[in-house]
Amino acid sequence: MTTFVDRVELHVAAGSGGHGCASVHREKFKPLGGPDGGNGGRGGDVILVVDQSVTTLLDYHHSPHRKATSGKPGEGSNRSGKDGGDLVLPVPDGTVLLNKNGEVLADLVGHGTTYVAAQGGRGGLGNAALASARRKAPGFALLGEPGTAGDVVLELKTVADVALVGYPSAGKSSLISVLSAAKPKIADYPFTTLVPNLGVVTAGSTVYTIADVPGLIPGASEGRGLGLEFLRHVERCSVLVHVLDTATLEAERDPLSDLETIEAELAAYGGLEDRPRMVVLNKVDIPDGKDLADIIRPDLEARGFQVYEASAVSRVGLKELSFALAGIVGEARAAKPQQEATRIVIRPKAVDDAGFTVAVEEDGLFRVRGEKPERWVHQTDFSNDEAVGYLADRLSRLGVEEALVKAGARTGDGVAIGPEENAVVFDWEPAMAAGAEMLGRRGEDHRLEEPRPATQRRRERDAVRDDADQEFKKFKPF
Ligand SMILES: Nc1nc2c(ncn2[C@@H]2O[C@H](COP(=O)(O)OP(=O)(O)OP(=O)(O)O)[C@@H](O)[C@H]2O)c(=O)[nH]1
Ligand SMILES: [Mg+2]
Repeated sequence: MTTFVDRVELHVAAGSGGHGCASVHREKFKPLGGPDGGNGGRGGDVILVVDQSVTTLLDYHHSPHRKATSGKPGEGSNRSGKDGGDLVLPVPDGTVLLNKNGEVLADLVGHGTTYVAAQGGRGGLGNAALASARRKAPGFALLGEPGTAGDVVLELKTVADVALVGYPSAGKSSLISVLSAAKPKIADYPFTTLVPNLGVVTAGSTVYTIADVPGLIPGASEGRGLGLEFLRHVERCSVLVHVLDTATLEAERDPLSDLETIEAELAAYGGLEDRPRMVVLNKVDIPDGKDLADIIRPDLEARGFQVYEASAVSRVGLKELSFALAGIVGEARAAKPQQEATRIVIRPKAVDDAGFTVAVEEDGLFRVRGEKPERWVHQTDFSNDEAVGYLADRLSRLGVEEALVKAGARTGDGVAIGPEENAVVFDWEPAMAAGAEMLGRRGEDHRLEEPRPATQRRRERDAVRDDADQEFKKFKPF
């Protein structure tokens, strides 16, 4: 049995960036040929893309954990690691993305609309890319950054031009089956349709989509019957068509009160007031039905409805109905220009120049927050002293050291970089501030070079620039 799933919780994880490689080129008789460690590859993104050939979220219901591949580490001889592959997840047109708190993140409408649900981590720079005039032979490389991960809720709202609404067994599915090539289940018991059916209708030069919704009954908007679950699908349809059963055998029902009941449910659900409406009097192949249709038509027209008579069985009135729908759909489309496919990317906040904050917490811990410092911490291999020193240099150049001094930090105070749940905490060693002074020496290998005059060394040392950040711009920008 196929199930219709219109709400799933999806767990997505992007790939991590590959680590950079620290390697030194070796050749016969030339043991130290310079750094040649390549960069790590970028981690793959998890991308949701609207694909009109996909109609359910069933796949994600069965396997809700999706992960993109990670970048490969860089290698010696300047070989970059391979990028991780993006994981592209097709979703139906009209998929709404929410976070776990129910807040809408994005509304994916239109074939090709794209949403990056998780962003791959950047690859770490290899030691070749980290080398500079000041740091000829870095004995370390940067780690790849973790990709983002999280949970999103996908909710499907059918997107169709026309929605057929009405009591169970009014003949909504039957009408779809004769107006389009769709073959929905039809039967003479109520609630035959458990999930919306979608059909494509061609009338002259107009092509439009038509959806039925499971039968509505009084109280549907409060959850009676199947109504509430599926009224949500009606939200996305631009035209509402009341299918009224002119031949119902239920004593207390008649087409006019049916119409009023359904309108009351739509009003209680809310937000559908602006949809143009039309009435179809169905089952006029039955003589009593035709008689009743003739009697109530003036009343309906007086209420402002366009009224069409039809029979899904004898097929009378279908052509007029399909052209009338084409006309009203055309007007609705003209009033609301077609939405173009859009690419929606939720990026981390743009890097601002100040770049960080320092806060003193109750227990005396100094917490540093900022895109750059947090990223740099992730890139640091803490088992490598040189890498840690490089981090200290970067932090110092960004002004973190200075800000900590201003905030009152003293030797031995705890400093945390990052959010509470994922911070790197260390005892502050103000000597780190001297790291800037030592820049000229860290990473230098005197065997690689002739001694230079002191003035030149000083000039190189004073050239204040963040090599690694510049390298980053050259290397795989997002
Ligand atoms: N005589 C006659 N019977 C019809 C017509 N349209 C539908 N029926 C019958 O009415 C019954 C219900 O039809 P469906 O198309 O399943 O009705 P529905 O509105 O989709 O019902 P739910 O899915 O339960 O909401 C079936 O037995 C159909 O054969 C019609 O124009 N004339
Ligand atoms: Mg049906």
